[in-house]
Amino acid sequence: MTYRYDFDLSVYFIADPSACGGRAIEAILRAAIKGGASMVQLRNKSRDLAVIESQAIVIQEILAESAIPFIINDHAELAAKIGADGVHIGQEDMSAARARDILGGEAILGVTAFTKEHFADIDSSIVDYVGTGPCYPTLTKPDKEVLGIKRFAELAKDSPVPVVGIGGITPENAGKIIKAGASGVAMMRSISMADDPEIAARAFL
Ligand code: TZP
Ligand code: MG
Repeated sequence: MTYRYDFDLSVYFIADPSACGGRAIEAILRAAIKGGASMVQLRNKSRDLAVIESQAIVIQEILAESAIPFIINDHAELAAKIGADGVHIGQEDMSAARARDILGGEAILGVTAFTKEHFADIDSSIVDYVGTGPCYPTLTKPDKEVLGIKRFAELAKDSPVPVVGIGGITPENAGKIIKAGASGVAMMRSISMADDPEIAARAFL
């Protein structure tokens, strides 16, 4: 299935095995899907590519039962190898053009951008969405400058592609990000560390 022109950023769950409170990522993921996650990303910063690949395959199998796109963070070659639906790359990763070459024309390609210059670099013929943040303080990137709503809105305003807000997103603050111009919100811990990840995902809807 190709999602490139038909994906839903509204509740973009980022599954990172290091932020699941010691629980199995599969169980968290199944709960997030039941709760209404519209996109799923595997984010695993380990250097062990074999482990990342086996996790990716498990997640891909779970998502195959749904119509939810599966995005892999950083690893374009792995995404191409296993036929994931897309890749998300940051400013320190390979260029968007290189990722698009690796992935081919059908896959979803997301990039991270958090300055005006980053946004000016986005080529909407190559890139499908942009993740922008941290909107609020986050344990994932504690040293990174928090954008806040005003700056987020300024950046989102002129984006050539749909924007998803990320960083410290909760069901309570998500609506503000949408009003500030986002097409959706991306979150890790609000779902993955919740007592009940299904209820947490549903709260975003
Ligand atoms: N990039 C900016 S914030 C973030 C990433 C990957 C992680 C967000 O994690 P959380 O737990 O939703 O704040
Ligand atoms: Mg990256």
